[in-house]
Amino acid sequence: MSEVSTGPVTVEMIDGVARVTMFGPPVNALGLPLRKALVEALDGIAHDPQATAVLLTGQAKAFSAGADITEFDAAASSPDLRELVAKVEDFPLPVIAAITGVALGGGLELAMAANARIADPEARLGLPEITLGLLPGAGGTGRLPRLVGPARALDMILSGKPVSAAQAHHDGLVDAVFADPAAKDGVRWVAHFALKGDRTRTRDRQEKVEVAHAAPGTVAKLAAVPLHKAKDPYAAQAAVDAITAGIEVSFETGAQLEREKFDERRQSPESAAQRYLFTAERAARKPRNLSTGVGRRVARAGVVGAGTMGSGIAMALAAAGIPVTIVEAEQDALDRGLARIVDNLATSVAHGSRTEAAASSERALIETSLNYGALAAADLVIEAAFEDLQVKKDIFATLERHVRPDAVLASNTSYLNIDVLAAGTAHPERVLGMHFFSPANVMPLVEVVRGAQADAEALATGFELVRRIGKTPVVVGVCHGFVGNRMLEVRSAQAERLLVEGALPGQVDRVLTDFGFRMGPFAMGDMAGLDIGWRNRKAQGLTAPVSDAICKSGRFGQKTGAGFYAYEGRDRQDDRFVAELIEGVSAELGIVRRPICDQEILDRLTFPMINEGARILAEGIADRSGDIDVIWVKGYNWPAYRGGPMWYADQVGLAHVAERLQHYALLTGDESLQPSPLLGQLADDGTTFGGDSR
Ligand code: TC6
Repeated sequence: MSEVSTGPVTVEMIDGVARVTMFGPPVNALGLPLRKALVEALDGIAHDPQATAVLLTGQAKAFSAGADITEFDAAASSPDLRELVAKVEDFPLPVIAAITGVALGGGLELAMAANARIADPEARLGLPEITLGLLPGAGGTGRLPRLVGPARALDMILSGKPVSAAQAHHDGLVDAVFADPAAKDGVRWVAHFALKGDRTRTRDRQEKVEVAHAAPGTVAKLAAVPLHKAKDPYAAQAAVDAITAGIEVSFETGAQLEREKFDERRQSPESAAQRYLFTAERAARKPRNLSTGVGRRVARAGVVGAGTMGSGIAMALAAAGIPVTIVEAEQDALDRGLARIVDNLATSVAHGSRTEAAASSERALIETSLNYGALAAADLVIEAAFEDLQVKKDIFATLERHVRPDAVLASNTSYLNIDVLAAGTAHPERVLGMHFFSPANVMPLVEVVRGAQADAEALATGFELVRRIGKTPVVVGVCHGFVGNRMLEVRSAQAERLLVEGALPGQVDRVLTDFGFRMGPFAMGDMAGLDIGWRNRKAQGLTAPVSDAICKSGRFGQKTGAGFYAYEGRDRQDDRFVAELIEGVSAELGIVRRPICDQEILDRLTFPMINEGARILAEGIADRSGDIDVIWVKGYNWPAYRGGPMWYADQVGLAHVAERLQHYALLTGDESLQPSPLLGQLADDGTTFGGDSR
């Protein structure tokens, strides 16, 4: 066996098979140095008379995570990924990609240009470009449908979700799955392929696209549902256009359109926003005031409360293989919680997102009890009880008597003061907040609330647990509502005021859905149930004239068939009754209603949030403006292609945001709209919030 190393690429000759290994830690991103080294290595092999075939692989963690995202601010230098892919596809010898770890984006495009693909059972393959506001750019829109058929290809490209090796094998993306495909068995497989394998280039394979090619319009029909679900409508439409041309006209026509659309999207503000979020999310994993790596591994967890949040949290833990015990005060509540879990697992099996076996092993990890003593072995307990400080204080006091002296205690409170809760315990250094979002088994965000007295180990234990269950942790400080709900309250207050001043729910909601939210605040309130907010307001002595009046009329939202809208099932309609009720509230308050334009609505809903975000930064509640953006995108469905509220503010200009806030403060007499000192200062300085770097 001979070995040649060219920087990040090693070539070994094993029984006539040239094994080419990429080594560009951490994930073999295909930046210029790696591309150059690969081209050089392939040129060398092409001239080596001993070589009969190529086995292309990456070091264990990744085959390749695709193009180097940091290069996207400029056009790629030669050899670009397309040239590399062409070299592989037209190589004089058979090329087989041996995929270990992930093959994503350009990494998978490279593998699809090979003559065949073999993968290890843990490999994951996908085209996640859409999550960066892009479409595949090196032939992926043409090759994937030729390997897996148009429907699967559309699903993978428009969702961006990777598939397992087993799924890829089933779909035809991978030709064989076995342990360690880059080692001996892989080399043997490649040698055999060199003798007997079908070397038709992927671009020339027609079987799977034949039907759609013969019936124009098929791709558009298949695309309708995944297109509607796609998070970035611009990148999604561009991908569908390229896929359609690649199938209905020819591979070359599709590839040409793909190149144009990729370059257009790469330079778009929508892609810039999503690339920024990619780095902001990774920056949030390195919080400034929290040491990672010092947490205790949670072998067993506890949850107090079997309501919607408690059962969702238990499901999220079990899904990551963590045994969890739920404790409740009443058998009925426990039974209802467990029924919710069983239903949820059954639904996911019916939808194909879990196997029967996975669902039953997750169910088996969840125990229930009426006795706090059942939490004696837990390393960490999350309290998810009723949102009432005294209730939670009592639970923490009881918990302390039953858990291990070193167990970490977390509260899932969405508003309450963690420091007050901690102060009532004997070990405040073990207390923190872990604010999950509903439904907790689905939503990807957890605000990890840094209690003033919490020690490094407790915080890291909570933070690392969130990472382990596959969610995004963002560290925040203690204040009413933390980051997300504190900003949401400001938006809700403005939405309510807009109604009183002259807008109607349909207009307000439409402005936000036009902006890219899935739902506006009033449709959302109707879905969640208006009575919850009403009860909370009454408990705090607060009022919201329109929302209170709606509730007083017995309209609690979808569940009562009426709220801000009238409902037939889930179909909502504007309701004359609501318009009259709102007009009545305005009259009672002596406010002369005026027409409010869409731009004012958008500004009044977003700019005060940004202002509050600036206060949050100034108070040190969030470390970076990027953390706030990650919270809003992951927790509140702020459209990712608009980068989050703070990024959005940086794009429209902080001077403009400050000027408009002053204008609306004057117009409405609402002093809370005045720009905060930090926003005012940054606007005067002509700078920005600075995203993930601040
Ligand atoms: C494309 O390919 C288009 C091609 C067409 C061209 C014409 N580039 O996420 P982690 C860094 S578009 C540069 O923490 P994990 C990441 O920033 C691309 N850097 O690890 C982090 O750096 P840090 C399509 C990258 O194990 C470090 O690697 N591909 C890239 O949780 C570790 O990452 C994608 O969208 C990259 N492509 O997850 C895949 N990828 O340590 C994007 C990662 O300085 N990547 N880094 O903070 C991922 O989904 C995940 O990173 C992962 C690993 C699943 C590969």
